[in-house]
Amino acid sequence: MKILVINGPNINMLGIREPDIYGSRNYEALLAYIRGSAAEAGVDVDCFQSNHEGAIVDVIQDALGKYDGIVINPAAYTHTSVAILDALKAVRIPAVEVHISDVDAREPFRQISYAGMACAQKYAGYGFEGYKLAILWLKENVNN
Ligand code: CA2
Repeated sequence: MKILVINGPNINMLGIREPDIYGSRNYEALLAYIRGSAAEAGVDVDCFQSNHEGAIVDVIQDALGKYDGIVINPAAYTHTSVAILDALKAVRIPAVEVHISDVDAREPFRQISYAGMACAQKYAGYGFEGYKLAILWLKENVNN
């Protein structure tokens, strides 16, 4: 099974500020955590991060025929991007939404998720572990 993990804007800045919300580990540590989780689960994983909405749309489109599942933390684009929602709907690759923080307990604007409308499952507020839970969910629920 091949899984693509997509992280949106500012996730590459993890650990630099707001450790109370996002923890003190950096993006490199997140990548190591995701790769370790995938290896434990016996699935192949590629990771992609961008601060640009169109680049995220491009990578979702390019995933068609190459990946069995997508784990996506669209970061701030979660709450604004119909383009990412449409891309996920277009490729119809099973997708799981992840947020490091508990978005549903934060500001009202963070409780709106466009991308989530095309995702089969959501893990929010579990820190890095949400990515592992998402990988395991895809492994259990997607036939390939
Ligand atoms: O909780 C999450 O994973 C979020 O997707 C993270 C986004 C935020 O806009 C979403 O509402 C929830 C923010 C990404 C990281 O932002 C940073 C802010 C300050 C310092 C470092 C990273």
